[in-house]
Amino acid sequence: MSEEKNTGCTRRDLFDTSLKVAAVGGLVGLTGRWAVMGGGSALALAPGAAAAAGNVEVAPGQLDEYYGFWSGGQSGEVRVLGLPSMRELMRIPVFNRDSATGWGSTNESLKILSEGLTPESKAFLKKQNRVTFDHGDTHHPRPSYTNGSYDGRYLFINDKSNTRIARIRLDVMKTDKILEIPNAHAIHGLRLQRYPKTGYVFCNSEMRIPMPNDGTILDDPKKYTCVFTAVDGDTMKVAWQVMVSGNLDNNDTDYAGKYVASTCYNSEEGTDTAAMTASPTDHAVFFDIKAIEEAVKGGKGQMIAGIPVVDGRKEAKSPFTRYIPVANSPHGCNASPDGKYLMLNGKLSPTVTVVEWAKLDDLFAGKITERECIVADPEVGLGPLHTTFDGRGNAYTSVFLDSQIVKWNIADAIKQFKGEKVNPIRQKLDVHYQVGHTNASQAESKDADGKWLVALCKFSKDRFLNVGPLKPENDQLIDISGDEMKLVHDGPAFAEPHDATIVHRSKIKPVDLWDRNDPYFADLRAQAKKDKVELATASTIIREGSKVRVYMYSAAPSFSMTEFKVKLGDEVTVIITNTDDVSDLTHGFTLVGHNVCMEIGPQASASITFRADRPGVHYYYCQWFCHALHMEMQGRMLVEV
Ligand code: K7E
Ligand code: CUA
Repeated sequence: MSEEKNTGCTRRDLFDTSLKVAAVGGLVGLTGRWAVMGGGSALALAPGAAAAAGNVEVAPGQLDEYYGFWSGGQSGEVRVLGLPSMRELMRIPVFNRDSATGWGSTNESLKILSEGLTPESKAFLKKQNRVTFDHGDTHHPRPSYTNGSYDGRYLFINDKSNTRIARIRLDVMKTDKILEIPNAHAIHGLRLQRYPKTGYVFCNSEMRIPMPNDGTILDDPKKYTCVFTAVDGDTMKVAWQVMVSGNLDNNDTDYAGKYVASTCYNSEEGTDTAAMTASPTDHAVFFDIKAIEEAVKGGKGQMIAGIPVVDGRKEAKSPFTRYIPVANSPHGCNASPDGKYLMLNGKLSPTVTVVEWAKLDDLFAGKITERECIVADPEVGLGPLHTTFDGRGNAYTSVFLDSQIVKWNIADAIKQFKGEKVNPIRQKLDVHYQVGHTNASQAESKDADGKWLVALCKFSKDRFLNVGPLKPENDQLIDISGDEMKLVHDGPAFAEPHDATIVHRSKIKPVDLWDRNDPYFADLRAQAKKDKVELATASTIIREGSKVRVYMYSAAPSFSMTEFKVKLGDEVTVIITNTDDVSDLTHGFTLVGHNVCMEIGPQASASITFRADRPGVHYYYCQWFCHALHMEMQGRMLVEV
């Protein structure tokens, strides 16, 4: 690679990282790393590598081959990217509020944001003069499955900060259900049933709390419990919960619909860092779905907050769970796409523990021990967090402290575990810096195709122009189609996309226009029927005491009502139907000075309610540039005293 092709930046980073890692490496004997990398492979960075890899650039007008569903981390949203271009295509508001679309302000979104909350949260929020939480912390976006393949129906995601999960409809790319999980505290791990379909959404409560958490038990951590939750993804109702030992971290499911597993830290059940890491081992807990379903069906669950809960804690020695010991504080939990293995990523241990799903029948039957389910334990580097796959028998583990993606061969790791002299490590590639999740194209489904891999780095440090003390993350794109991994792109991202799922575009079929009969507008249709108005043709004001419903429609470039009059103090609901049936012709409704704004997609209806507490003339306008006369798309609300 010529000097010109390597930018100064690339070289500088490389040497920086190498020196740091070399210093640590001396302590822990990372000789394998140097043996594998040799002198040259780590230099295979962009842009030279990009040319070698080919097909990275998606020219203007061309479409990407993959959808990437990105968690928006602390922003509480989901982002849709195209791969390999890494262009951001859409942001889907979920747990956050959104100024562009009015998510969190429209009646439709407020219903979704509030109806699934627990009675305790509703009461709490009422005291705060709120109807919902304004903020979320998303980690794990997962598209729904049928028979182990993505089916394009839904995407589910967790909110750690307010113990919720959400469902996004992939036909319209909008959130349609949000559910708070009772008896839990901070939903972190989230994965979906793969077979026969989704099915269950499995949710990990990360923190241990008293059950019920009503103040009767306080500083008595021995009486705290963690629960593992199965939600029915179709009805978005909790199906059952299992009490477990330790703090649940990440989870994943098999490809047979029989088992689901979760990594746990803090088997010590302490409440501070020292106590949480005192023991050299923690565990992964494995759940027998059938056994739990049968117990719940047979009425053996204890009803807590209206949910059947079974006891799967270690000391209960129940038929529901088994605890496989792993090194202290494991993190990622990743099922291989061949349906055979589950990778438990060591985090504090430099290893990945491999469990074979097929052994679990015998484990639950008491025929073998927990340790006999482990078939490999390769040493990959310092701080293994998550593992992904290429569908060709290789695993790729993100290694946080070493800032590397480590490619290793699963079959060789199993041979090595049996005592054969083989090195499963294929390559170690430097990433920038401190990588968290990694995920490869289609790798969370049985259709893993081994083309692209993203390394979602927590730190970007000097990779981009400085934007102040808060730096973007760095989502790196790596070509894994050949024998060697090649870094081809740096992508800055805001507010921590912990995880992303990469889905082939053939699996997702979004629509261009809304269907007028969509369930999204069911409430509006019902209200319009009561008011005897036709949503798509109405220009009417319905008054019921001090409640006023203003029905209008929009057709570029005008609203069907260019003025309406209300009385000071009225509760006003504006209901607008966008009658344009042209792709991409979105209108908006923004009312100046009233905190009122909403998106109205083509053929959609949307509504927003506010109090007319300001006398005078207030203009409303369309905030989506829809037409040459878009600026003129406006009207006046007259508020009489
Ligand atoms: Cu590793 Cu929340 Cu999936 Cu972040 S978790 S990295
Ligand atoms: Cu309608 Cu701008």
